[in-house]
Amino acid sequence: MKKCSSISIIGRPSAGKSTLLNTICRYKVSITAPSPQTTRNSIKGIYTDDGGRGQLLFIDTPGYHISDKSFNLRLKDITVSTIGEADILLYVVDTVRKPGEEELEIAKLLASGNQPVVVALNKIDHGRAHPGLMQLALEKILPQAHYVKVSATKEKGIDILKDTLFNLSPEGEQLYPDDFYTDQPPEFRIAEIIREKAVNRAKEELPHAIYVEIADLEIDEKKNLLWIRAFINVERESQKGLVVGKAGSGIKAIRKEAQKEIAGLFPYKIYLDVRVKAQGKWRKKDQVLKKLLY
Ligand SMILES: Nc1nc2c(ncn2[C@@H]2O[C@H](COP(=O)(O)OP(=O)(O)OP(=O)(O)O)[C@@H](O)[C@H]2O)c(=O)[nH]1
Ligand SMILES: [Mg+2]
Repeated sequence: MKKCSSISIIGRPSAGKSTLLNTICRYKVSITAPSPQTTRNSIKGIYTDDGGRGQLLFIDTPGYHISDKSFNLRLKDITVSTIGEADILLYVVDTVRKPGEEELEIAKLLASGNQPVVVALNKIDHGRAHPGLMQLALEKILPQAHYVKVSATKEKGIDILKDTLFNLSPEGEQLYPDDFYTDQPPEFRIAEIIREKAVNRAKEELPHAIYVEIADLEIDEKKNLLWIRAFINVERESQKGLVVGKAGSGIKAIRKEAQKEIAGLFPYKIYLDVRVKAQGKWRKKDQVLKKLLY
């Protein structure tokens, strides 16, 4: 009998949750960046085993962060609500950090659920990683958890992690065809790719101020062309220049990189038109937040 399970990926901002998901799924399902709070929705990534063991359905979540800001509280809500739906909880920990309050708070949250917990001790490729120290601290709260040392970027420990997850998975039929690796709608994927390029070029507070809106999508069948018009929204007029760059160099680079990556997703030539717009304090606007997060 095949196995199939849903797995919630939880962890602090920048622990490497999305990177790990992409490495496991072998496709870029979820965007990544060095700045924290890159993932803002729950994102499904699907891994179908080559060896016929079955399917693992992962839900990537926004980084769990202790804060009272409304934006953070919403991200936290999304994370917490995925926990109840999962068969297995996958806790991704950045072992370059010292075990702190946040790591332990998340461990307590996971210990309160009745699902099996797998802890991925990530970033072991890093010179200052100390997975043993992290494991000792977490074992006090999660003594029953399965601990696996991994590097999401250098692809270390990934097979052991998959074995561990399949061992814990319930029996069940595959829910998606073999070649599916995500269920995200095209418009969302396009917006996320553009956001990734913008966020990775941005500095300091700016990544949090960015969100991308797809204003128009058209297909010209004759020319086999998908035409996309998108806006990169920032909060203040003064931030527009930071995205646009000197003589438009920033926005040109974003457009070029995003266009290339989007072209890999669809059987069309892509024409991408991206503009930058200041639209006020979007993080406080409930409507925008809803559109963005749910
Ligand atoms: N050295 C090293 N860096 C890693 C590893 N995994 C992830 N990173 C880096 O850590 C940073 C954050 O990675 P993400 O995958 O975006 O982290 P995340 O947990 O999804 O973050 P949020 O979505 O913001 O909560 C990026 O710069 C990654 O390249 C790893 O195994 N080793
Ligand atoms: Mg992420």
